Amino acid sequence: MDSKTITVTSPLLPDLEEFHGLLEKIWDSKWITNNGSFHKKLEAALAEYLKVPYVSLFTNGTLPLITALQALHVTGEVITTPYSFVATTHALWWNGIKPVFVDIEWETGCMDPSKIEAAITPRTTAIMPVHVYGKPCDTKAIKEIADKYGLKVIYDAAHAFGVEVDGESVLNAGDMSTLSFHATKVYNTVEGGAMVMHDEATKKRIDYLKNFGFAGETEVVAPGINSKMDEIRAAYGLLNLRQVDAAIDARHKVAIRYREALKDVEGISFWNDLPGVRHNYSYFPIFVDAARYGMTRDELYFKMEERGVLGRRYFYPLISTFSTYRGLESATPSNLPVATKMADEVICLPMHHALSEADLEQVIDCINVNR
Ligand code: T4K
Repeated sequence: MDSKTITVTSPLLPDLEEFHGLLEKIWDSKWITNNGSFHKKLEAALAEYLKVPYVSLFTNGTLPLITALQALHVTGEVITTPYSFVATTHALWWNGIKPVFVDIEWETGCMDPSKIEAAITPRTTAIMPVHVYGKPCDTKAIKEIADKYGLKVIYDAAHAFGVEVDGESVLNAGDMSTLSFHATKVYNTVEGGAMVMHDEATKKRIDYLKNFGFAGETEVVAPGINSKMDEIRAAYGLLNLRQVDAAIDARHKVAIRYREALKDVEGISFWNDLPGVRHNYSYFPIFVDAARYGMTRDELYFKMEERGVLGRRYFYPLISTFSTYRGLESATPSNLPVATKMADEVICLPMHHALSEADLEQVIDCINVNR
């Protein structure tokens, strides 16, 4: 079989002719950013698709995290997870907030609620969990703790586009949730992101904050930033929204194929779907138990690479090991045994809407030693 290079993901692209048609409209209107008509349309369409009350669009998935912390006046210490992309913790750092890492659950990769209370101090003001790989956190347990201690909750939902639990969007949990629409995500606007909030007053406040704090031509109500999505990306996003369900269905089929092919491979484990959850199949992590598989995670990773299969070790190394954070008391591996093990064993397999049967065979062939 001829092999080709298979990347961990590939962007969902709108039909070029249709996009061109929308570009012509933008050109004609000469309105290219600052809350234009495509921006307004995409906010409304996303709120409906995601089953959430309010959406505010952003230029990426990092700025809504930074802005949420500003809007909620979060200070002091925030409890978070080391098992994420660096943007999660960097958003705290950019606000002068000290991250306090707690461990994760092996069953989901998400923050372990049973570890939160012990990490709370008089300086704790919020919890920032991550629905990692789109797996929903235990939002009920986290809410109980937050309510008990009077803490805010901001979910980094960068991976959780369209994820629902018992028919309700996970984005409705917490005070605010943030999304990334980066090219590598299930739903993309090239670069882009959003914040989800519960009420109109908060939406208004966020819209001020992402536009320098302007509340009118001459009034500035807060020290805002510039993180507005432009009309070109909003138009692209409207087209991609039409095909995202089909893309999620295609990803689901990939997950089914991987699970079937890898279920009897000694030393390789992965997650199955959770009951009552609408998953988005944004990533397909497998975990390599070196003693049972007969090869370490890195040996398998580089063997795959040699054979043209470019998985990724998301999220290795743990954020808590980077130079900015490793001096924190909560960053020690002994405080984070599950996250440390997961980071050492994970490989995210290629997962996207356009993988062919031959691509999947090539990936499975690298891993399935029984074949
Ligand atoms: N919170 C969480 C939990 C996040 O995961 C992220 C971002 C954020 C917050 C922040 O959101 P943003 O500010 O980024 O919107 C990627 C993404 O850059 C990043 O958005 C994402 N998480 C992170 C998990 O992954 P890299 O360094 O792995 O991307 P890169 O360029 O190596 O691309 C991976 C593969 O995707 C390539 O091998 C091929 C394919 N690809 C990529 C691009 C950019 C394409 O086929 N076409 C493309 O245009 O970070």
